[in-house]
Amino acid sequence: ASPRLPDLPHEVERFGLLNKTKIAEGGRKLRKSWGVSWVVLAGNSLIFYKDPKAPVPATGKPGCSRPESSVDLRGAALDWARDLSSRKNVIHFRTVTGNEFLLQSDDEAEIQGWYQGIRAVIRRLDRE
Ligand code: I3S
Repeated sequence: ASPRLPDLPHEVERFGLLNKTKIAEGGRKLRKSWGVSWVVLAGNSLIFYKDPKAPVPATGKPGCSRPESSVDLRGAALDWARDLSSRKNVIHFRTVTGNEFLLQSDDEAEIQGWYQGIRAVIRRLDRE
């Protein structure tokens, strides 16, 4: 069973290190700036932490910091970022508020897992 964290309101479904860049804010295009984030998929949200020095994989909770940001997946659109990056294994999603992100891993199985996991959450929210 997935762990429950005291400071996260929902069950953690997935967590790990991913390359991340925000490419739009409120529908306005941003300059790409790739960085490494510790990403947690929990409840209706993706939660981003700065790349922690000592992540605690058993719980999904990073060793130190508070979340850097989080994203509400309700109504979000998800696809593969075929034309948005020269990198391989890139997920693209857009929130209802017009924020767009790319998530990338060199590990194809890893990014497939994230794609399926995020898609499942979006579909569950669509049915609610
Ligand atoms: O979509 P773009 O503009 O080709 O994305 C690349 C640029 O953002 C580049 O930054 P500068 O234009 O500031 O040098 C990044 O370094 C690249 O990583 C971006 O492309 P990829 O294909 O890695 O997403």
